[in-house]
Amino acid sequence: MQAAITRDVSRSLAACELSYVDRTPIDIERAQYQHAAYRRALEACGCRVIALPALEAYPDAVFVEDVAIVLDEIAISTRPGAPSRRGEVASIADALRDVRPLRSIESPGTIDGGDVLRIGRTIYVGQSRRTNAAGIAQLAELVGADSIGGQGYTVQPVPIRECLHLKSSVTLVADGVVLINPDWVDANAFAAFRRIEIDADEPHAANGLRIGDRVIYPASFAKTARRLVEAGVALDIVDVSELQKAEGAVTCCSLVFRDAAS
Ligand code: CIR
Repeated sequence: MQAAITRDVSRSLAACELSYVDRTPIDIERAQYQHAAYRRALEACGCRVIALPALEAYPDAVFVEDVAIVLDEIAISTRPGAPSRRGEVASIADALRDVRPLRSIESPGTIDGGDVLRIGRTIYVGQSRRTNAAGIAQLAELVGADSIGGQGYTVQPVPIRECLHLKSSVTLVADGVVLINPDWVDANAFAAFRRIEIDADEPHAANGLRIGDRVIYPASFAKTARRLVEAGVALDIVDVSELQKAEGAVTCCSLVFRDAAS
């Protein structure tokens, strides 16, 4: 079984960080309702959902993915690239301490979890405005090939452009299959995989959240959803329009990991 850490939407969400999306009014009640439905989708996919209370002092705290990396062997508290988000780290670290040995990225390193895409024993890390070389080097020290008793991961930096995070541009949607926006990441970096391209009318559509055999996917990308369905990917559609106004996507609202209890 898998577990998923989530955090309720802050009423201050409208004061979120925005990088590549224009600021538009956010309906908080609607965001909270959509987030509750997202949690139910996680449960429907078989996750044990851990729902943490909102952190009102941190507008972006609902986007828990960015403040930690959880692998089977170890968890790592990140140091988010946006200074306004660094205060979100401690309480997620508290939630993870019981489930994994916990390490952390230290100054001057920065990593946003949205830049971290694990596929098998490779960890792809986006070289974004949020994730710097020092952060990637620290991650490689913590989980690279020589770590974890010689059973560590290959840490593979990946350049991205014109988007917030690596997982804005590519996510895994099935074994050996990635969903990708080739305008934002070099598709050759994922040449080993079957690649499903997003519809060009939907540049933000490359972020899907795979849980087992299913993918939780935003309602707003109908054309790309059709491509996924035609490729045999089973979708659980969620409306996350208000969270998208905060430059959020479906992976960023949870930290999903193998549940030690199972
Ligand atoms: C931010 O800019 O940090 C938030 N407004 C959005 C974070 C989205 N995180 C993610 O996709 N992993």
